[in-house]
Amino acid sequence: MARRWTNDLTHADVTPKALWLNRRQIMAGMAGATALSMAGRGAMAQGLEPNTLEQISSYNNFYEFGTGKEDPMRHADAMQIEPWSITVDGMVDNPGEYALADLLDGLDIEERIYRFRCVEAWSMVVPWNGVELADVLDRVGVQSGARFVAFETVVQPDNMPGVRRGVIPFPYIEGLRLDEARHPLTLLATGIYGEPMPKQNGAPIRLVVPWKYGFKSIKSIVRITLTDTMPETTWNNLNAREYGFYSNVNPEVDHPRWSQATERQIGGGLFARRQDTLMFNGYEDEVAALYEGMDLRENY
Ligand SMILES: Nc1nc2c(c(=O)[nH]1)N[C@H]1C(S)=C(S)[C@@H](COP(=O)(O)O)O[C@H]1N2
Ligand SMILES: [Mo]
Repeated sequence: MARRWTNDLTHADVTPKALWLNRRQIMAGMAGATALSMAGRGAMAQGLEPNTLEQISSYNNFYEFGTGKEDPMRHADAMQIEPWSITVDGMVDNPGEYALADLLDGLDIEERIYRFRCVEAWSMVVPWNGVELADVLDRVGVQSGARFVAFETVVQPDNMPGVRRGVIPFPYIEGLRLDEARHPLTLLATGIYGEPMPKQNGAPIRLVVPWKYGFKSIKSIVRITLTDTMPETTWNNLNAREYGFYSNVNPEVDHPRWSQATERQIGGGLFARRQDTLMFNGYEDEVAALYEGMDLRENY
């Protein structure tokens, strides 16, 4: 099936798990076509430093385990992820509580190397493994009146110090418009670097929406609800002026307390120059049509 998007990042944009390859080696090892596509918007063409698995799994936001970037790495091991089921409800033909394996049965786990941009103005390049959310939605049968998808994260107070302390209200909840949810870039990710998702990154399954700020990419999902009304979301509930429902990456719309024009790539080093943030995080060609005619300042 022809895809409506191009994956412009390759393995050359991330660091192989065990090995640090320098740029010369990476460029020498690349196929010509790949090298060409990199010349435009590829991460290396922007001078990004690639990310290691260690960077991706040791600098996290997962408030269920605390608000510090290293809290998830320290505490997430206690989260119980087996067995795991996801309740699918609302406007679907086949509602129910699905064992994770049943929900994914027969679907291709693909690798997608995406830019990941947190609203706090840091970013990484991450090689996800996952399925298109659209394929899972097809499986459960979305009814014609549905317009939004809502998601909910597991709550395990005994295993989650941030939940016990109530650092923010839980469960963490998020949502997408149905056309955003169905976009081929939108993933349900089950792994990184070909390995099962580290718990601190949202095991066993989390959302990845690469053109939106990271907080939309909700972790450790236990409920998916199809609805005809715009769902509440955690950060919008906490501070509606600072965090909108859409939260598309946009260098021209600043956060009320800081600029969104540039970002710091994790692993870039202490003296690395901040890099320019790209419209829709570099996925403008793929997703701009979703927002045609919308005022992106009003719909932040
Ligand atoms: N359940 C849950 N999901 C969450 C968060 C969270 O605190 N709880 N943090 C979000 C934020 S702010 C970001 S930037 C990303 C971080 O994902 P990563 O830790 O895999 O980089 O997860 C998002 N998903
Ligand atoms: Mo974030």
